Parts: sequence; C-alpha cells; structure tokens
Amino acid sequence: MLYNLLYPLKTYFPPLNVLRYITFRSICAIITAFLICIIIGPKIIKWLEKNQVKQIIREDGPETHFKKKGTPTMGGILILISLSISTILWSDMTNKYVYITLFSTLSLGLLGFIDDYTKVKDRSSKGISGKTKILVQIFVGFIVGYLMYLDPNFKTGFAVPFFKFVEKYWSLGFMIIPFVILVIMASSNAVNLTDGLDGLAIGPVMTTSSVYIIFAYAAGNVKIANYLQIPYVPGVGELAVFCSAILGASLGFLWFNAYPALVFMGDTGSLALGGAIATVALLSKHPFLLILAGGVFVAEALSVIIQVISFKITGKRVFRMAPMHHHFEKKGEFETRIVIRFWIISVILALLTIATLKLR
Ligand code: 57M
Repeated sequence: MLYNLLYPLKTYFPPLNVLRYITFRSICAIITAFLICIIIGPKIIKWLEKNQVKQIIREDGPETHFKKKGTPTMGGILILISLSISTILWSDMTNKYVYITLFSTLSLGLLGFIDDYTKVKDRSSKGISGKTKILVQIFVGFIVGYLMYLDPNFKTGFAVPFFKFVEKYWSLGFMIIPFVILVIMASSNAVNLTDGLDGLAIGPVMTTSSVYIIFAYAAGNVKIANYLQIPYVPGVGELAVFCSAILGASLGFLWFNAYPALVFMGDTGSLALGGAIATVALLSKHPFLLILAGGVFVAEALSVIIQVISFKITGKRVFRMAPMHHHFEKKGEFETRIVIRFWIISVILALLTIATLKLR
C-alpha cells in the first residue's frame, strides 16, 4: 500500500524511488511484521489468558507435556495480524498474487480459528470434525486452483527440479485444480502435525519461507528467470514481500513460542502457515521443491502415515509414537535438543533447495 501511495510522489521526493525495489520492501516487511508481533504479542497473550483460551493437553501423550497445561493457544492470531498488516503495508496492492495468497492464508487461518475455538469452548482436544476441515481445505484449494487455471501465466506446467524449464514442455490443463488442492491440503496438514513442540513448526516455516523469498523473486524477474532457466511469472516477485512478512511474523512469534512457550500458535497458525507456503510455492511455479525445502514437515507427516499403515497391517508400531518428534521424546531426548536439531536439518534442506537453482 505504501508503494501504491508513496511511489508516485517520487518526482517530488526522489528518495521514495527506493520503494520500487522488492528487495527493499521485503526487508521492511520482515522488520515491520517482527515489530508488530513483539509489540502486540504480550497484549494478545494476556487477552488469551484472561479469556481462558488455554491448551488442553492429551493425557496419552509424552509426560513432559503435562506441565504445559494452561499455556494459551491460538497465538496464530498474532502471526496472522502481523503478517497481514506488514503485507498490506509493503506489497503492491494491485497485484493479484498478493490477494490470492492472502485469501488462502486467512481462510485457512479462519478454519483453524474455528477449530481452536471449538476445542477451547468444549474443553476437549476434538475440535471440528476432520471431514469439515478437509472440505474447507478442498474449497480453498479449489478457489486458488481455479484462479491459476484462468491465469494465462499458468497455461504451462510447473518447474521440475533438476530440469531446465521449457515453455510448453508440459501442461496440467484443468488438472491443475486437483493438484493445487492436493499441495495446499498436504502442506497445511503437515505443518499442523509438526506443531507439537515449542518452536518446532515455526523454525522450518522460517527456513521454507526464506527459500520462497528467493524463488518468488527470481520467478518474477525476467532477467533472472531466463538466466536460471526457471519459469517467468510476471508479478509473482511481489510474493517475496509476502514471504518476508511470514519470516518477520515467525521471528516475532518465536520470541514468545521459544521453550518454555508462553503461547502456542494453535490450528489458527499452523493451518494458515502451511497453506501460505504452499500457495507461494505454487504461484512461483516451484511446488515440487516444497518436498525438499519443507522436508521436516514431510518427514513428520510420513512418520504418521507409516505408523498408521504399519499398525493396521502388522499390529506393530514403527515409532514409539508418531509424529516423529514424539518418538524422540519417548526415547528420553530433551525437547529443546529435538527442536534445534530439526531446525538445523531445515537450514540444510533450505540451502540444498537454493542450490537446485544452479543444478539443472
Ligand atoms: C496437532 N497438536 C499437538 C497446539 C498447537 C493422526 C494423528 C497423528 C494426529 C496428531 C494430531 O492431533 N496432530 C495435530 C498436534 C498439541 O498442540 C496444539 O495443536 C496445535 C497445532 N495444531 O499449536 O495448540 C500439543 O503439542 C504440544 N505443543 C508444544 N509446543 C508448541 O509450540 O509443546 C504444541 C505447540 C500441545 C502441546 O503439548 O498440547 C498434539 O500433539 O496434540 N496426533 C498426535 O500427534 C498424537 N499421536 C498419535 O495419536 N499417534 C498414534 C497414531 C495415530 C499415529 C501413534 O503413534 O500410535 C499424539 N499427540 C498427543 N498425545 N498430544 C498422541 C498423544
């Protein structure tokens, strides 16, 4: 918005020319989202405590979690407020991709909010039914997929890692819609599953959004896209500002979610952030790399799938408890050590993902 309001005034005040640069606005978006989080965080946490928005701790989980009883949840509100304000302030608000991404983030955030609210109200860990959750995720994915289907920039397929992108190389046609639904659902639920230890989900969210700052910027810049032989999507560079806002909001949230957490993000945060990252990955035409960049989320989700299948077929568990972070907890590992090791893996995966830009 500041770009739309102030950039035209550059003739009267030349320093405003700096707003032209996505890089400059991205840095501003990180700092703004972070500061909003830090400033409103304590107030929101107090408000959640006052209104008894407290986490119900399951009794069948690791014992180390019992002491977390009463920790406020729905801290995703904090993430969504700071992320949205920062995006609105620093991105070009005439850009359609910014609206599509905000739509998927906020609608999944609303779904998570209703789920969290139901859990808190009913004082149970159940929330809204799994079916309703899936239907809403399909709906959000459908809207995003349909908008991409109508967009001439998406007539060609997505980039395939390790291959040079060739226009008209392949196309998904209307199948782009189910594909988008699948990616959004998978990412949203995988981040949700990962969010089970202090700081565990927000760390990989930061590394993955950092990766997509680079990919969105590169895909939106004709010279860089051609040089790297990746798909060029005019206008998608603005999503670097959006990803920067995610990074800033996540840093701010981690301030309060660091062990021992003062607040959990709840489904309000986890479903929204998973959806946000997926939407950016799709719009910047690099959804397959999400498997590598978000490898921690993938591993957590896979551990659940393996555990459930193995238990159904053989009656035996592969992990002491799934998702995977519970397995390490059950083995007696410290929570902070598990979290920091998962962060380290996320950083390495992010670097590998960036390296693929040169490996094709
Ligand atoms: C999210 N939610 C946390 C918090 C957070 C299919 C099955 C694998 C599903 C899975 C599940 O329910 N996952 C959903 C996990 C919960 O955190 C809340 O949920 C939000 C995210 N949606 O923001 O509001 C607990 O996680 C801990 N936590 C922290 N710090 C944080 O910053 O410590 C969260 C955030 C919090 C807190 O203790 O209460 C959760 O784990 O419930 N189910 C499971 O994960 C269960 N696993 C299981 O049943 N495994 C089985 C089968 C089905 C695979 C098996 O291994 O045999 C376990 N979860 C728990 N207890 N809590 C089982 C035991």
